[in-house]
Amino acid sequence: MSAKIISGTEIAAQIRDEIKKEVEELKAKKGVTPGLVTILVGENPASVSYVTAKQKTAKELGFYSVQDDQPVDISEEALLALIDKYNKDPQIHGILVQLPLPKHVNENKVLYAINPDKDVDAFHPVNVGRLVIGEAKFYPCTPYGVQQMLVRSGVNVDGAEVVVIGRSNIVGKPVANMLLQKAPGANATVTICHTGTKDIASHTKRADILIVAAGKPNAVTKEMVKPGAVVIDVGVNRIGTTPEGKAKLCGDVDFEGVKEIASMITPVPGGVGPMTITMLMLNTLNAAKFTAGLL
Ligand code: L34
Repeated sequence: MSAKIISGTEIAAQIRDEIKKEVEELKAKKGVTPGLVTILVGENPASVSYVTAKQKTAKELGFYSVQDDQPVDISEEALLALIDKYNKDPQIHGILVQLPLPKHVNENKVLYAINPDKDVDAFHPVNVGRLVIGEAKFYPCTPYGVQQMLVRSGVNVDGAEVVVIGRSNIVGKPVANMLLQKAPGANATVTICHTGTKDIASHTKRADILIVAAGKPNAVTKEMVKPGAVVIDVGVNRIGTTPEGKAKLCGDVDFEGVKEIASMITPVPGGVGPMTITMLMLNTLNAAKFTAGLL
């Protein structure tokens, strides 16, 4: 038996249709156009590709969108001044600074300079704290995308044993925090495994839902998965180039092996990635709705 493939591409398209309708309504009823700025420092090829996709999607949805490219040697001070400018710009509802930033810039200092009400990544400590206490205004894009993939695929998260591999501030910790909340699409029992975990397989084998954000290919093989489990692969690893010169990607899960034992699995590409971008759009729409007094 082979697992059902959860298509992030399809679910993301469905959510974008919903957003598009809401954007039209917001424009017509309130005269408000959601505005998103994406700030890209330097020319890291992966970052360029993600930011380009974010801008393209924002335009397709009828947003006001600004792509702000900065040189790799921009000073921290200049970057902070730029953020201050967008914090004050009433046409901008969402500010995204693409990570990673160059080493000479203090990443946290930059992220903390973003007005929490415009923090559509939900990386600011105010938004992290809100998430933890169940009062979130924005959900971080990748975890939010993971939750939507589960819910919209009919997976019952309530009461499920969820195991997360990875404890990053962008994926592991926030996805765990989201799914343990007493809320619809959550209320799971969550375990987080990381590099300090003694026997990762002993945990993953108990998982009804396994979320993998380990950052390396083949971190999960079929021996580690319970038959019938739902496997969400958050990894994006560049493992060479295709004959057409495009980056060849793989996730953190041995897809071919694990799909023989899981009940559902997400592919890479076409899984979590497109969802991340779409949830950023939903957060930006919501940020605009907050300012219009609609949320
Ligand atoms: N500030 N920095 C900030 N916010 C984020 O949410 C991100 N992230 C991560 C890197 N830095 C960030 C992203 O946007 C990772 N990430 C991201 C976004 C989109 C995709 C992957 C990672 C994506 O669309 N992946 C496609 C393949 C794209 C390709 O060919 O390169 C996929 O189908 O998986």
